[in-house]
Amino acid sequence: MNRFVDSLYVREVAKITDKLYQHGWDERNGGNVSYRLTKEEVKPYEDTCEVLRRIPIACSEEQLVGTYFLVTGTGRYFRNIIDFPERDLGLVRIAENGKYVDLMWGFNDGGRPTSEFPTHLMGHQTRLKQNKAQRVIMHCHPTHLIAMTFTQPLDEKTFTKTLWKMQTESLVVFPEGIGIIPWMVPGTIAIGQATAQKLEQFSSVIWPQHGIFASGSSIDEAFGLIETIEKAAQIWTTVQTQGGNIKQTITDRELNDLARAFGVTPHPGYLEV
Ligand code: 2HA
Ligand code: ZN
Repeated sequence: MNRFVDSLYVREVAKITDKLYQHGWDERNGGNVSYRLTKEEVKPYEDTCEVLRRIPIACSEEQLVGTYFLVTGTGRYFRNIIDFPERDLGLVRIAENGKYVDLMWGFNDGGRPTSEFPTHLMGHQTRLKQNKAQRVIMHCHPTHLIAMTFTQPLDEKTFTKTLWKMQTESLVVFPEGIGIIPWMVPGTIAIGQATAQKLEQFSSVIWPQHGIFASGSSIDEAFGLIETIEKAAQIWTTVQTQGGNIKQTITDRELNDLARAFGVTPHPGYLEV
């Protein structure tokens, strides 16, 4: 892979992982990103089609065989990726039997994809069924959102409506709401399945006391979704520190007006009509 390190894709991931770190949402080795690339996008960099290594993975989706993913490495620190992209990122292609990935570029010190890669692949596959443009899965640990999972009921409708009412932008950015799974051990097939099931309806899923798992058709879209959700959680937190005595808020009727004006469909049954 000739000059892939200079590609737009590597630059995008290096920049966004740095941003995520700067926000304080990816301490230590927290967080992971995967970015689906097409054969055509990879082609200009393919001097030889040499596979550097074959890496076993716990599980992948059959439909994704042959697909390329630029993915963050297991154990790698987001704050380092911008300086060491060729070490901390890898470009992999899902191998024929789905039990391996072929490393095409990166992980040059022997690294492997994130431990959440099977969960990412299940997520990509599920979102691709909703939207063919789906290409990014992003997981991180947004502080205010995680804090809310200690104090708020983990009920999707209630949680979503709280965040919708914290700022006008929320409903427009995540009209379908936010999915929530129970607390689960990360890096397992079980959390991957539970998350993928939620991604059938929602573009983001809260992992209580852990973080968020979000999807999008671009790095900007996935990041923008997380940013908007976290901003709403931050406003909620600020409202609580001001005493929590809400004197006025956005009503359900106003949210319906907003949805009509922006041409989005709120999650059915969440708003009073
Ligand atoms: O990759 O954030 O959930 C480290 C994590 C696991
Ligand atoms: Zn995590």
